[in-house]
Amino acid sequence: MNILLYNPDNEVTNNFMPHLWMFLLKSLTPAGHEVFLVDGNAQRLSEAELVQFIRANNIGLVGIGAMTRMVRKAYQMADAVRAAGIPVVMGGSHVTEVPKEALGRDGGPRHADSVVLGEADVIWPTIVADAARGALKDIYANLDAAGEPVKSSMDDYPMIPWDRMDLDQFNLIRHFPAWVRQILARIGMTWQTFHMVPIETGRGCPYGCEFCTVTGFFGDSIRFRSNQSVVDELLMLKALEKRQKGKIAVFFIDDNLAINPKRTKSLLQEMIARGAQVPWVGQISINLLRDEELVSLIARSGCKWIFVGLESIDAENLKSVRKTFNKPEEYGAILESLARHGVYAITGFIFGMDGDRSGVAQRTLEMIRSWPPGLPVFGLLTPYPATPLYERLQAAGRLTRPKHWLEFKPFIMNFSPLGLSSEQAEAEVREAWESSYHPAANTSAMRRLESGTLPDRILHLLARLAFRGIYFPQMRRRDWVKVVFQNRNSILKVISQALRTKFWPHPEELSVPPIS
Ligand code: B12
Ligand code: SF4
Repeated sequence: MNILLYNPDNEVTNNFMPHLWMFLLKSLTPAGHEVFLVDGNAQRLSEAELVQFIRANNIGLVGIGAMTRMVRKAYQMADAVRAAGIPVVMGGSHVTEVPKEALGRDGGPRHADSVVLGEADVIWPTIVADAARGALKDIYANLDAAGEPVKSSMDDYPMIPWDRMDLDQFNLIRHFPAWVRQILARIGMTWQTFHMVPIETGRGCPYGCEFCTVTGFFGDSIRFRSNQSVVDELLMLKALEKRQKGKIAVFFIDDNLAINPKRTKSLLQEMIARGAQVPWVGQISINLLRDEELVSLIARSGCKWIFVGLESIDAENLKSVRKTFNKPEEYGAILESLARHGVYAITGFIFGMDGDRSGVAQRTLEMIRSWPPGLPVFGLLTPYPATPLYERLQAAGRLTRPKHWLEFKPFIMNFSPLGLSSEQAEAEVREAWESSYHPAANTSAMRRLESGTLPDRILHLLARLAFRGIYFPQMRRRDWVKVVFQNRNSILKVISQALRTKFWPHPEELSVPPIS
């Protein structure tokens, strides 16, 4: 049987990285079946085009995965596939949290033939076998004899054969215009490809922050892959980048990569010992980054950026969402310690919490300006289904759009905040994005990074220009032309530094580490 795994586009941004679930399930598919992958964020398809793809490739089963924010689009595409007579199985966090919706058992239309509850690693071969004999069940879940959900162990995690997967749709270099590639080549960055590859080293998080689905979905106990299996995967990627004459960076997608610091240190030490350092990005909560030894290993193993969910600069707000392990008074010192090691932070903030008042953006921005330059991202507190936050707001009658995902709108409040109106909360988020990614803010960040290495400065500037697109739509060529024009001073400065380094290096610039 031919199977298509499809991830719908989020209608706002391009994808900078493949979705791991598709590659993982492809690796777990029993022999004898062929699996095709289409990520709508890299390859946008209309309903008609998707159906045409399915017919052209004689697909017998379509698997669709989606986060809550993409589920409306997922249902729309699933409806088209089912109308063409092909069965659809849906999985992922949203359908696990509200399975009745996809199955049409909550009064709405049915969108899927089957839904998979929770992790699908163990159950996927059974689903494929049932589909192949035309006997799909409505619901699949990995349960023990007593009917309790079982979290899959990561002891026998498959080796994802990235070197045999078609990754062309995720080559980020293809988004660069020819003149940018020429400049990069001139300064020695002659990569044909640039890929960001997702790797999970463990699952689960016990912290249970009120707005988060992870503790509910992956569980409060943590499971890890062996160091060896992770490092082998990294070495395979390093060999692949050499063959492709390209560059591969890794996103360790664990929700909290350092949840067990001892184990994280041993993994990073093994990466260093076996020469598996790669440029990497990871997510770690700020409380765990107090540990200098950990930070030093993070830097030495190749890390460039750490995503830290700071959420708020107010302790009362953090208490209201059960995230008291974040201590605002230590944010600055920890971010300084990362920067001293050449690691910068992507700092996540949430507005609309119960303690927020008008002016929250200004107060937060002021604090951010006192830290080393980073990439702040701002969102609104969002009640995802089945989270404690959703239940609290529902019980208090504060949900204004209880099924917000069915009419998804980015950066729009879905409940009544306490200390400011919904419109004010939305305006605070806008102000924070505008101020953080204004060309003057970019110039200032680049000036503060002048003592850093050239590759780090180039990376920072590219990331700044791209991150702006999370809030301000930046999908069309003309949006990019505008952004490049507005930021011409920072861009020209970095280009001229790069050319100077290449052709007239000053003695101190000769110490810039090799880029590839
Ligand atoms: C990586 C990641 C991202 C990436 C996504 C891009 C990418 N290419 O991966 C980035 C950083 C861009 C991102 C952004 C966001 N993310 Co995110 N992200 C994750 C993260 C950390 C890992 C996802 C992952 O690969 N997991 C590992 C795989 C193996 O797990 P999985 O996807 O759940 O798949 C398993 C099962 O669910 C199932 N399955 C999944 N799909 C399917 C489909 C079929 C057919 C089948 C059979 C089974 C199946 O099988 C898999 C194996 O068991 C998760 C948290 C987590 N640990 O999962 C959050 C998570 C998915 N993100 C979340 C959120 C909220 C967001 C944002 C909305 C945050 C924000 N406020 O902006 C944005 C939206 C992005 C956008 N515009 O599209 C939430 C989603 C909650 C929800 N109910 O939707 C999560 C769960 C984190 C959380 N704190 O709750 N994210
Ligand atoms: S620490 Fe992160 S992953 Fe864990 S519950 Fe909190 S927000 Fe979710």
